[in-house]
Amino acid sequence: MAHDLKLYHAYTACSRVTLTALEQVGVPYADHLVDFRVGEHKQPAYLAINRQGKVPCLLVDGAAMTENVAILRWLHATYPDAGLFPPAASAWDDARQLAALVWISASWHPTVRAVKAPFMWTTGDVAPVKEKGEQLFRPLLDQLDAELAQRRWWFGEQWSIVDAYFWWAYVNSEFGGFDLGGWSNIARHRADNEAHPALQRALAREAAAVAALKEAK
Ligand SMILES: N[C@@H](CCC(=O)N[C@@H](CS)C(=O)NCC(=O)O)C(=O)O
Repeated sequence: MAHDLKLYHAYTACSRVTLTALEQVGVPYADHLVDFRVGEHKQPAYLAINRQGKVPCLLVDGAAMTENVAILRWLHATYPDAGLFPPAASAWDDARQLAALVWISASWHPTVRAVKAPFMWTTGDVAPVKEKGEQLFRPLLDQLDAELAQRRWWFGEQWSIVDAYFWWAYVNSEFGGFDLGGWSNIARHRADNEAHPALQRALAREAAAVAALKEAK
């Protein structure tokens, strides 16, 4: 059954991962760039769509699905041949895929926020929040860099949407001024991701939405 899909996303936000997943799936979808700069995500019109006031939000036949993890698993269940995840031979493999997503979403994303947008974690001085975020970040990158010395992608030889999620996390830390220079396997993983067609199409789609928004203003 074909679904009517519309993604609400924002510039550089974690909705890039969902955008990449939709591009990998390859079905038609509409999109709306939520303008964070003017606080559109906290205005009544958007809150009526997603009361959490966050992106991503995917409308599926008019019903809203939020949370990257849920959206990505729904897309995978609905389009199993799209290659969003490697085939899971057992319930164990399936749970491991979920664990990777949940770890990035629940554990790593808040750390990215401390590095990139520390003002969201404090009403006071942002410097200690950023410093703590960077302290938490370094050992994570050490560990992931060592793992990427053993395998090309998160799950082995096959790209998955977890790689795009992981890419989003470290690239966003760089937007926050974090220097990614010391991790050569992460640099290689980054270059491989940035050459991946679905990620390239997602970034082009996001850039087109940004250009259209500027044009409209
Ligand atoms: N756990 C959520 C996190 C969503 C989230 O925090 N999105 C950010 C952009 S990366 C957002 O909308 N921030 C706006 C805000 O929190 O006000 C998910 O993975 O979908």
